[in-house]
Amino acid sequence: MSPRRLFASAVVSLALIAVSTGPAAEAGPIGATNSGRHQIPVIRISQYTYHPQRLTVRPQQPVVVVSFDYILHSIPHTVTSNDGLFSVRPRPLAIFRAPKAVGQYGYHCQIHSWMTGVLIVS
Ligand SMILES: [Cu+2]
Repeated sequence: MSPRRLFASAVVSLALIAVSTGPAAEAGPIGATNSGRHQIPVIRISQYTYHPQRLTVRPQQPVVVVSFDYILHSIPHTVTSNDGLFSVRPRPLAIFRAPKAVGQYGYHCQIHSWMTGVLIVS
């Protein structure tokens, strides 16, 4: 298995774990609660909406993005910060590192400009 393939496989496994065991599985979207120290924050995209729309993470923490719109309907989305600090296109998964500086980072989808969310680094 190539390193790239292995990495993709690991990301899928992590995402599946997050989806199946997330604390908010019944109460709401995955990642709706602020992540604990050992939890991987996940932004879930479904029906042209980011869930949660505001996600709090630590500086430089890896953030997993899972697009159910891509899985179910092949709809492409992006998670693109308004100031260009990060941009990923989950097909259906992506991972990016949160910015180093504490603050609030608005992001949007490059294809569907009405899709917006906020990454809070604290
Ligand atoms: Cu989109």
